[in-house]
Amino acid sequence: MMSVQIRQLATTTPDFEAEFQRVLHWAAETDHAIETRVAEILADVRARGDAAVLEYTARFDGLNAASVAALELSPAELKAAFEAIPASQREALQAAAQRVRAYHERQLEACGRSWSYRDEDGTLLGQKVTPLDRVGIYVPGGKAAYPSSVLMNAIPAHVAGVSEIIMVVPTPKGEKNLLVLAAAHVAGVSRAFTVGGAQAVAALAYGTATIPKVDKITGPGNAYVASAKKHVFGTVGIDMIAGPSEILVLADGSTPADWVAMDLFSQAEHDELAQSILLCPDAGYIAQVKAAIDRLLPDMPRKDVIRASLEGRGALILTRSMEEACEISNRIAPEHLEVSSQEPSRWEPLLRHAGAIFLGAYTSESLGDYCAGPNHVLPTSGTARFSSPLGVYDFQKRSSLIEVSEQGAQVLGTIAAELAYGEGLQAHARAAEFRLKGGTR
Ligand code: HSO
Ligand code: ZN
Repeated sequence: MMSVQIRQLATTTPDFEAEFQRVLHWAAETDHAIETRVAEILADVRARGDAAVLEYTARFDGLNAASVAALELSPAELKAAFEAIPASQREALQAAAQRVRAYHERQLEACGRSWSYRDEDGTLLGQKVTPLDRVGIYVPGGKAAYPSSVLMNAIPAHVAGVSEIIMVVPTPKGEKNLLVLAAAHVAGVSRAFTVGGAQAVAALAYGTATIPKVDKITGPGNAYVASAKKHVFGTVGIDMIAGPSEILVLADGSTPADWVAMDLFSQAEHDELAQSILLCPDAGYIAQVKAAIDRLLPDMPRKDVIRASLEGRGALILTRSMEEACEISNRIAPEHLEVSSQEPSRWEPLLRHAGAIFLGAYTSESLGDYCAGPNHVLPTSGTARFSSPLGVYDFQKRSSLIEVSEQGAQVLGTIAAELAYGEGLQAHARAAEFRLKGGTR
């Protein structure tokens, strides 16, 4: 088998910046044909509801049903799927769900609770946190049908207190993925429909006679789903538009090279467009990882996808130091960042932008994908510079609370009236002044 032609860079070479820009570059063009098609589907589902959903499901998924109601999976069917899978899978699903739930319950305690205080005039100020009423979870079918993603989307919603979680999953030709249905049962999904694509997003955003309108749609999907989510944003909330998976390993050379090679494969196997990068100050170690890549690849069932990803978007980057490796990692702002080092706590404070940071040789990113506890829905394509993992907070909203005391109304009324007159807004000023003991000006 031919050795893997993965890009090798060194920060000391004069053309490093130009090469690095090529590594960073993302093909972010919008496909206008897809945009147009999706806009038509959305408008059609909005206008014709169930009838349009049925037609598109028959056309795109080869799934013919008499009604949208017939496309619903009952709770009994989800439970039956759970009971039909092997005991080892059942136990693994439950163990993963339990850890993901425990983590998100901590998140709720740490940042998901209401708070208030009273100022010196006895005025109450605060923030009231409430769950969304109803959310939709999109679960992709086909090659990216991940039961783990069902857990990662539904559990934080459940922990946040969302009362209705509606799952949609494309089910081409009616062939159901039992593990996905079992995960829906374990994660506490309320209703599930075998509908996918832009038509499913439209049904959730606008509601049909059978599929209820939700307040927010989360979950990954193909280009049509991503485009549909962008279109309906504003009518409903959305989580994020996820790009292909990425892993960046920052290594000091102390982790067995095979472990690091396999971690690079683990995200490369998701998608030809996934990105795996190694940053390391030790040239000898980079050569060992490269040798491990060439030796281990032929045994991987998804070797073609892995090779395409590594050769298309991968990179092995030699740095002057671990400090410099941390700086470059911050510029990339990867979705997943492994600090494969003997002293991870030395480097962690230098790392500012990453969706999830995995510390130490034993923390394989794949453990985080399934069961460590934190969410695996993470910001991709450099968006970790300004956004965060999916969490309980994505299924909540905040309302400000204000209760002004009689005393407080005197102080605030004067300030507000002054500013309101300045803005030329008489009614605002008078509303504040009516509550002043001394009356209006
Ligand atoms: N690494 C993916 C999630 C996933 N991996 C699901 C395996 N199954 C995106 O973070
Ligand atoms: Zn993964």
